[in-house]
Amino acid sequence: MNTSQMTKALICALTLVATATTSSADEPAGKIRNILLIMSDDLKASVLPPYGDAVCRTPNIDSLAKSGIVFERAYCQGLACSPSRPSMMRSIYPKSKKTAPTIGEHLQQHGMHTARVGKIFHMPVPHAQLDGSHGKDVAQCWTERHNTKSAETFSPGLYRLLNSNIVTRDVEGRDAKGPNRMWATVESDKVDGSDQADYMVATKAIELLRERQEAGAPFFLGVGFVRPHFPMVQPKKYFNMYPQEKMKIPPLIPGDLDDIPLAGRGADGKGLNEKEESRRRMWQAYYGSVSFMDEQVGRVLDELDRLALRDSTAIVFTTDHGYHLGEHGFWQKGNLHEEVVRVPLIVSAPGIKPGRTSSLVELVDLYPTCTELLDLPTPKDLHGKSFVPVLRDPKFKVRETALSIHNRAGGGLRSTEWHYMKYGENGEELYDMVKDPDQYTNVVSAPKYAVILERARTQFKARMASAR
Ligand SMILES: [Ca+2]
Repeated sequence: MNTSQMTKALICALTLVATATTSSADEPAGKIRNILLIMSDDLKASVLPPYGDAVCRTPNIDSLAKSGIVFERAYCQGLACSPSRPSMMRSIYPKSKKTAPTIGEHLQQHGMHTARVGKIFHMPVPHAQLDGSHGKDVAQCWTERHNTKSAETFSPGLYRLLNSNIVTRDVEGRDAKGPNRMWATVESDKVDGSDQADYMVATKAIELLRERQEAGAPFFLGVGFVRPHFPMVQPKKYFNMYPQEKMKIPPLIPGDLDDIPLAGRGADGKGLNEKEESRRRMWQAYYGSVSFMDEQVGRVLDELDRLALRDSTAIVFTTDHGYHLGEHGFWQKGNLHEEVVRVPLIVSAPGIKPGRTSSLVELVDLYPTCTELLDLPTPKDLHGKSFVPVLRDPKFKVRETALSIHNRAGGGLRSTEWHYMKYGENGEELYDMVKDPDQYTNVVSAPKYAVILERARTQFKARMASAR
């Protein structure tokens, strides 16, 4: 170290001491002043190692999970980005006639600075990234908001359209916004991924954290990543981590769909189910996308640590809904099955002991949970319930059931032991989640389950009525 380096190091150390002294003089140790909300997009819980996956590599999410509470039974209320995200941000169920101030508006009223970078409310992907636009963001939610602009499907590299046999390095003619856009993957050339939306979002989040630390006032920062939402674009090395020939894909069982009402079925993959190699490549690309997103999560969390903000910040990591990657031959989202409605949720906060919980919670519960953690009032008439008691005691239960609302008609109700779905007049499903966690046998007509079915119907009706 030369003299100038030593001087810089000394100034840096003194600044950190000064900052620590200021905040501890103002607030008791461990007081939560800030919220860092990190959202992924279309992330199925089951691919994360903290949720049992043995293939995917997510060292940063794993370490966040070790420092916080992992919710094994967290459920989304909307089955796609657009209903789920605003529902979470207002703590109001999708399709409800009620409304509420967004969490950002509410926190601003209590003197907090609120900032967003990337996708927190709905943004169509890749459209909004291609033109750097706001999508269906709610401006009033934020003191400041930032979008990124990137080439997405048009990123230089090897493009594959997995439901056709198109493989090319040509950029022109790729399907970014068309009907086959969800089957596009790109092994992008830029080695560090710095040309990709999620990398740019993390870079901006780092900048915002530095500004917030400097400002010294409480903040809510929403960091919205878009991966693993399609198109799955990430540097080639993330594909190489998961050789396609080694990918284990869900079985396609003859007759599996016979007991699922038409209204309850997911998208069939437009030819993908007949292409085994393509299905393995979807898993390869999805895992790669998750690892790339994880790396960006790590960059943001490292900065939070470096700025010594961890002791005053509650970190929430989640997504808008899960995803089908060929289970029952279904792809993507928009249906009520477990793969779609279950979401990863990790909360790491000062004063909260690390652990796991199997208590049922809903994404609408995040808003009142954040206000309680911040020791601020919660607006009246939110649909959500604070799950702070679960953070303090993982065995505590705030809900008996979790509700999800179907985009068209009806909805689903998850309890610890069963999962019930009703599509208006167009059918029902009931699964024994203890014996049949992968939902292969709809027992709605089985006499043995008649009592459970009646109870489920009653509970569902009551919950739907209170979700209006
Ligand atoms: Ca989504």
